[in-house]
Amino acid sequence: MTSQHCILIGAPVDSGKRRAGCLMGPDAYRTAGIAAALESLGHTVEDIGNLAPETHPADTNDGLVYARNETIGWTSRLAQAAEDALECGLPVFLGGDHSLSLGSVAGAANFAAKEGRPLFVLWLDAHTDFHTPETSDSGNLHGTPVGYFTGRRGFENFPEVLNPVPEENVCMIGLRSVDTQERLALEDSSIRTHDMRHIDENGIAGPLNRFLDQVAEANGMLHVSLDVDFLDPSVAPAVGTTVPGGATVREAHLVCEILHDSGLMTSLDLVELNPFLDERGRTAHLMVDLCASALGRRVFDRPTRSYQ
Ligand code: 6HN
Ligand code: MN
Ligand code: MN
Ligand code: MN
Repeated sequence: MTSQHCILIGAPVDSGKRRAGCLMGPDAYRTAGIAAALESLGHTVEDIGNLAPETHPADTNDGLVYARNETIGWTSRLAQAAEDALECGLPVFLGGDHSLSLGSVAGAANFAAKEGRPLFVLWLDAHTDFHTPETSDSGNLHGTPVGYFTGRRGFENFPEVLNPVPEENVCMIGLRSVDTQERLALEDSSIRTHDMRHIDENGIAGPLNRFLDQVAEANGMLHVSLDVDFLDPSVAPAVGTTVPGGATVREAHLVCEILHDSGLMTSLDLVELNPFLDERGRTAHLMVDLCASALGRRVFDRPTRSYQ
């Protein structure tokens, strides 16, 4: 197993939607033992603590879009943090709601561009998060990160996306709640979408392996964004946007185990955990276990598939 330098970045972002609680996420992951879990796998772990958004004008929240200025402050802060951390290791963003990925992915894309490598994004989520502030019905910016980092228009006053991620480099798995405006925009895009019916009929390994082959072939970097609601709410209740019919514990571990074996993951978001909604920390523990699988925890050594 290759040892990595894992950089834990606390991102207590709670501005991406109206229901509060994700700000407690980073400390819940720490309490659930994320650092010790990764160290036990032979990795070095550096916890840089919790970040704060860049200074921003107060939000009035008199329009539809909620907490736009605060989210803009987070986006600049987190993009810089991603770029800096990728210089020295594998950043793990401890969220925080999914609006943190406007920054984490934009920063990873800037870093990849500097390296002269393409960035790929694996989006593990019940939702596609492909809105713009203009198409969103809810006005909640956690529904917009994929729209932002692929370079959709409509993000006025947000930091300019210098290196948009090409749509064909984005793969979504776990989908089961897509708004009409997102569906229409996705039909016009090259983003690869795998809904839960596809997983039910074909299994989860096939689409993932095909995507990873493409990443390997392009010598790409790979950012993985894991939303708690990718999982079925019966096993991961601590999220504000539960949708029944999600991934099982084993499906989620298999994704993470395959990711580890591929050796391709270069950054990771753990998002949308709302510890206020958890049951005795079970969701936080499951997310930590999944992170450990993605970083090499396994029951037995076995021959691995080769990604050239
Ligand atoms: N997430 N599509 C809904 C909205 O409000 O735009 C839900 C977004 C969920 C956000 O998964 O991080
Ligand atoms: Mn490893
Ligand atoms: Mn999401
Ligand atoms: Mn979601």
